[in-house]
Amino acid sequence: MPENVTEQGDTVLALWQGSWVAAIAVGVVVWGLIIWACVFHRKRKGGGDDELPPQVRYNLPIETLYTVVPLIMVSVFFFFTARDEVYLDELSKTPDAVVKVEGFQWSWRFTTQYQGKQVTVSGIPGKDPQLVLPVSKKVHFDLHSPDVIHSFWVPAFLFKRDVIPGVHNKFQVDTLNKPGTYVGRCAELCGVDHSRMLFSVKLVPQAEFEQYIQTQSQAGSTP
Ligand SMILES: [Cu+2]
Repeated sequence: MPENVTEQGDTVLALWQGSWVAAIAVGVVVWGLIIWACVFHRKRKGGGDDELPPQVRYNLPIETLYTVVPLIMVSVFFFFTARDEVYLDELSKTPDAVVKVEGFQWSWRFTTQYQGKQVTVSGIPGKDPQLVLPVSKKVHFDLHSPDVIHSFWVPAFLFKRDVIPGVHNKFQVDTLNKPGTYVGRCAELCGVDHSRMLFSVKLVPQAEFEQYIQTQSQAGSTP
C-alpha cells in the first residue's frame, strides 16, 4: 500500500485489510470443504457407476444454513462499510484550511483559504501544480469542474472523489504529522491529456505553512 498520510486513510486501510482477512477465512473454509469432498467422496474402486452418495436435496436445515450464513457475512461487510463511509463523509463546520479544487481539461487549480488569507495555484499540462498543506490539521476540499468529469485522487490519502460539472462534491481529511511530497492524479478518463493531469501535495509543518500562506498571498495581490 502507498504510505498513508491522513487519519481517514487509516480507516480505509483497516477496512480493506479486515475485508481481506474475512474473505480469506471464508475462502479457507470453502477450499477445505472442496478438498474434503474430493478426497473422501471420490469415486472408489469397486463402486458401481450408478452408485451415488446420499443426496440432501430439500433438506430444510441445510437449506436454511445456506441462506443464513451468507446473510450474516453480507451483514458484517455492510455494517463495517456503512460505519466507515459515515465517518469518511463527516464534515466539520470549522476546518483549519479550505481548498477549492478545480479540475479542468487538463490540469488543476487549487485555491487555499487559511485564516482569512488566500493562495491560488494553477497548473498546465506538463507543469504540475503543487498543493501545500499543513500537517496535523483538518482540511476541507470543495471539488468543482467547468468541463467534464474528473476525479481528485491522492494515492497517499487512500481516497479519491469524482469532480463533476454542476455537482458540489466535498470531503475532509485530518492530515497526519508526516511532512513530505506526495503525488496526485486525475482518476477519471477525461480526454486526450488525461494522463498529464498530475499534481503534488506537499505536507509541511505548521510554521512553514503559515510562512507560505503569508508570502504567497502577498505575491498574489500584486497585479
Ligand atoms: Cu481529468
